[in-house]
Parts: sequence; C-alpha cells; structure tokens
Amino acid sequence: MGTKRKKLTIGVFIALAVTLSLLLVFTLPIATLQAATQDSGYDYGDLNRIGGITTADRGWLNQMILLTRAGDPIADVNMDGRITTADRGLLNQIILLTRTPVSMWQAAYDFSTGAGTRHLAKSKSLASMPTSNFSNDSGWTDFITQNYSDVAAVDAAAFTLAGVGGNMSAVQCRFDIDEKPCTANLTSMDVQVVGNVSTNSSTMQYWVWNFTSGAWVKMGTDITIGTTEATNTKYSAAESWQKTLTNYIATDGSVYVLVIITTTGVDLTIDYIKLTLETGDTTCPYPTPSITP
Ligand SMILES: [Ca+2]
Ligand SMILES: [Ca+2]
Repeated sequence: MGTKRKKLTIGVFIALAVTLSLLLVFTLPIATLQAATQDSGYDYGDLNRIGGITTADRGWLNQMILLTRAGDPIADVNMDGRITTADRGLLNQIILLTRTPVSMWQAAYDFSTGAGTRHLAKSKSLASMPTSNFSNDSGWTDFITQNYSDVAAVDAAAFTLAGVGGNMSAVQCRFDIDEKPCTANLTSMDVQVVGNVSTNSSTMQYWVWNFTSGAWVKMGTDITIGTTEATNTKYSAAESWQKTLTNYIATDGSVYVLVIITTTGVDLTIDYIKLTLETGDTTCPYPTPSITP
C-alpha cells in the first residue's frame, strides 16, 4: 500500500512537472517577445476612445484640425497619414451610419525585451547636430544591459546622460520593426519619451532618420521639458508627414530615432522610450510575434 501511495505521489508530481514545463514553454516566449501589430481595440474616428463614434468625436476632430487639441493618429479617419477636413467628411458618414469604421491596429517597440542585433540604443554629448545615424557616425556610447533595463518601463529605474558644458545631450535608438512589408499602409509613426532633465524650461526635440534624403527629419515642434518627469509623444499623423513612412523605414526594418536636448549642458534622464506604428491594414498585423533579432 505504501508503495502504491508513493507511486501515486510520484505520478502526480510528474504530471505537475510536465504541466508546469508546458506552461513555461508556452508562456515564457510570449512574455519575452517584442510587441507585434495588435488590434488597438478602437476604430479610426473613435477619438475619445469610449467606444462608438458620435458627434463628440467630431467635436474633438474639429479641435485637432484647428490645432487647439493635440493630434492623435486615431483621428486619421481616411488613413492618409494626416488629420484634415477630409477626415471630418468620413467621420460624418460614420456617424450617419453610411460608412463602416475601420479598426486601428498598433505595434509598439521598446526595450522591454532588451536589445537585439539591430535593436539598439546609444548616447552621446553632441557638439552639433549629427549629419548621420549612428551606423555612420562615431562617438556614440552603447547602452549596457542595465541601461536597456532602465528605459524598458516607466518605473523607478531610469537612464541618465550627464550634461557636458556647451554640448547637447542625446540618445539615439535603432528600432527593428516587423511591419516593413506594409509600410505603405502605415498611417502614423509615433515617438514617446517619458523623462526629465536637470534644468527647467529646457528644449527637447525628436528626429527620425530619412533614408531617402539621407537626413534627420524633425518630428513635430520643440518640446519644453523640466525637472519633473513627463510623458511627451509626437505623432507623424499630426505633423502632416502623410503616408511617406517608407522614407523612414529601411529595407531591413530599421528605424532610427534621435532624442536631443538642445539646451546645452543639461542632464538627460529617460525612464521609458517607445516607437509605435498605426495601421488599418488587417493583413499587416503579424498574428505570431517574431522575436527581435
Ligand atoms: Ca486623414
Ligand atoms: Ca524606467
């Protein structure tokens, strides 16, 4: 009887171990994957994101057209990569139920899964605006494992580049994206930095490398940043870039983003940094996220 019970116990133990192993095998890779394109849960035109598209959304769209409300890629109802009165025409049709809204899909890239061969971040104190991305520029310091962890999430850990008198503090990232095959159908590219600096009323700028012109292109207007941590996001759809994102996404899926504090001699602290893409193309999303190389 004692042997039987022992066998039973061993059997239960083995079953538990197998179940746990299977759980680990199937859950761990997902948890460590870079985010792939996912349904945002909202349609283009649902500006206030409360589900359903009504005249309240049109009120917000009018404010975005008049630039009295910050632009948002969800307002790009006709998915042409910018926010204009043309979007209002389509929004009216959706409100009148003569047009079916389109789901907005999103892919977010950050360093929550660490770095990759092409998925990298570097920092530098700049004497002047760089004329190339870091693959053709010297003096950039590679992030170490701890630095990637620092900028991986909004939390107590953050990366700080100490200011150097007369120089601009900068961080440059190369994100490795999966959406290259449907670049033509991306409606927006968004850069978000959660961070702060050592001197109030400093100026921060976001730039994205244009592979066609071989130059950095500024995303949006200057951002005023201070010593209190804040979230600052810029959207290409709010900047009239239109659907020219193919200029900013290399054949291998690389996107270079440059964050600069143009006020000199200032410490730059980044708690979190993220690149997000939006699309209405349901063939664009990758059902199975691929591991960032
Ligand atoms: Ca539009
Ligand atoms: Ca952090």
